Amino acid sequence: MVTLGIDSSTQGAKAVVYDAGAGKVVASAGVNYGRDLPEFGSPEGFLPNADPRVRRANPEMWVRGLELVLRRLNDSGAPMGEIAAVGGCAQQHATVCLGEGGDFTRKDCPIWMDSSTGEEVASLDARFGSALRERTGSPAIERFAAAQMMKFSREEPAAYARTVRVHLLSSFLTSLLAGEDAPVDVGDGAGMNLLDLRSLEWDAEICEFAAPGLSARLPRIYRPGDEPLRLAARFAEFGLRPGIPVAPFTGDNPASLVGCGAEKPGCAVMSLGTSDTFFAAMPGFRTDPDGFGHVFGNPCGGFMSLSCFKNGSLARDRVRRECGVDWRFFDETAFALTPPGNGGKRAFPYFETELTPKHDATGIEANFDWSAAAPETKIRAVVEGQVANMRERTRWIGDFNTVCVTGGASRSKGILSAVGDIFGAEVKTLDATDSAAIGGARLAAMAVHDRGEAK
Ligand code: XUL
Repeated sequence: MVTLGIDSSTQGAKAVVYDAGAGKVVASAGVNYGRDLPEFGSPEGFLPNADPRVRRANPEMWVRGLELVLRRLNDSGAPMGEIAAVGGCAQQHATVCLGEGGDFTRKDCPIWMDSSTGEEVASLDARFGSALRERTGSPAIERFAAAQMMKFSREEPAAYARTVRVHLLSSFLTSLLAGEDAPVDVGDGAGMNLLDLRSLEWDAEICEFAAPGLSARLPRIYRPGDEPLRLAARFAEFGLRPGIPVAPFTGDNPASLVGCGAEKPGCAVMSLGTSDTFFAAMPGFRTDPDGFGHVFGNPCGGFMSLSCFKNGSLARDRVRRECGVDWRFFDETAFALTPPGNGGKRAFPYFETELTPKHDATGIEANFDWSAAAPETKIRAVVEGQVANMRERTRWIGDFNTVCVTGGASRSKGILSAVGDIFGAEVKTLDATDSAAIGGARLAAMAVHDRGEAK
């Protein structure tokens, strides 16, 4: 059986046809918004704005991106007629506001990179304090829907009044595929500051405070095991069979959890990129007592954590350049020349303001004389410093038997050994390219399997 997984991400859309039995992608296609849809003037997936806090995109671009990626997949000769179900995901937190006739009442939608809602976050904080985190899994966050809808309803009251439905991008895309108003998946819905994560219902009090009448404008909630939707007839145009199950789209991070095969607790995923991300499934609802980590829903049931460390590969690269060594030295030689633990020497680079833990100053913190140290000592100190910070900041989630390391830096033997030593877990490397789209395809396969519809 093959299923289709679609990932509508910040810079483009990707579609994979996945054979869940064989665990492999049999066909794929991609669209880049900047290159393929230049008429939307969004080379990086959002509209340029003089204020760096404002990050918005025209929702029409996402609709066109979805259609184009399906057309390309069909044109590439992918076995569209054999696809048994559709699933997918989208960048998290983007909200899409619709009027009575399905028109966009907010022309440009804020995306996850938007941080223009500082005032709204302050009012949510003042009203709910730590209760917001205890109820919704995250403290008030700029990019989340509560702050974004508060801003919209205050700044454009007439447009908000005309809005009958507030979707996340994930539920909006599911609605297009199903040709009907789709529910918000619990995984992505948890990233709104609006969902009570204990009852899995919208929190009426927070919704009303964020924007008057918001609860009535939110879709219903889709929980693991609920009945999937069905593909609308118009998608026959792309060679797909109308009526096949559509598993509601989730957020890209929950989808990646599933795409990496880490949907069961005990296995964590560490994605080492420009910034480093750490996520893991959690059996029950739990929040970070320090308030840095987020809790999203796990589309396979239960919850997942997500922590973002802004100083990732760029910081490692800067230290490497400062040491005047190549990647081979950074990834291997430095670790052959120094002992695990580095004789207690640790360093932490904050070249960008850091989120976990919150750190507004920039520079490097070291518990030894940084300028006089040998390159190998500095390198181990930084790598072990970063990994130890990740361990400390994710302790609230629990223990892990396995840590799957993905992303460019997973090639580094030194980093992998530091992860094994510090987490006391088995370390595996994983190719996570397309993990979000594959997660969508796996969720589609599970929806078919759960209903005994597999051929
Ligand atoms: C998570 C977040 C990003 C986006 C990227 O909270 O904002 O990871 O989901 O698409």
